[in-house]
Amino acid sequence: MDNSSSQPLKLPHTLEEKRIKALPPACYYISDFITEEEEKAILHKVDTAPKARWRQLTHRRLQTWPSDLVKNTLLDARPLPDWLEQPIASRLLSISLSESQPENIFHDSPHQRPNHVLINEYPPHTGIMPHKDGGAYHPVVATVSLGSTLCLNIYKSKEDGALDPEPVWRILQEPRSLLITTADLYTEYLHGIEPIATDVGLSEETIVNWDLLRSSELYIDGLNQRQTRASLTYRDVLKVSKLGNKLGPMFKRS
Ligand SMILES: O=C(O)CCC(=O)C(=O)O
Repeated sequence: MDNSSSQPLKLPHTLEEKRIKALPPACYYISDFITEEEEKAILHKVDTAPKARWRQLTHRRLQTWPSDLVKNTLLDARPLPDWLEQPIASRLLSISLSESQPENIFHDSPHQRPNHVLINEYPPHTGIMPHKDGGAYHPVVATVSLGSTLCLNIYKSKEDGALDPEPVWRILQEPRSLLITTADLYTEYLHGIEPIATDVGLSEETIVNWDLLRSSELYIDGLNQRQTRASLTYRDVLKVSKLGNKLGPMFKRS
């Protein structure tokens, strides 16, 4: 539970105001990126999507919009559905990088906007193994969290290539927040979520975005009891097949 109210959103004028200063440039965290009503409406769309939209993995299920990638290529070049465009994508594209850079975060991506969204669902005790997102995407990931807070861990490989199991940084993601990771954090580091029910050891010293949280007082005992969280990750897939939409219904999902 958090203590947010239905106050109108106060979005920052620039991402720079919400830069996570302890991380390599540049990562941003906006605690109130969507309203509670918007969160509810999007969760409703996620929950009522046709069954065929869900892919069940061993511990987690996910949806891909507009479709899965085949050999790192987006075959279905249809635009994102309206409920993934409004309000999230349009709001994301409306915020400037800084006072001196009026461009948005996707200005130098091939399609100058996200064309792909992954929706991951994490009931308590569910996580995602440390990984890199790989070469299919432009190195900008915009993640909106719904339903619950949890901790995203950032890892580095050791000199011998093995993963150092101790995270280098920990980022707390509150419901309705936006986290943007770019550049080195995307290409040099791995990210993962521990499969636990309670995030522990949360404090100003251990959480890099503590000063940007909406409600850090909720975690003053160092604990976060997870509820089910859904995340929407917006990315620009580099390769989009021109053939895709001519291949017919075989590749289409409602
Ligand atoms: O749910 C998240 O915040 C992370 C998702 C993720 O790691 C991914 O989609 O590659």
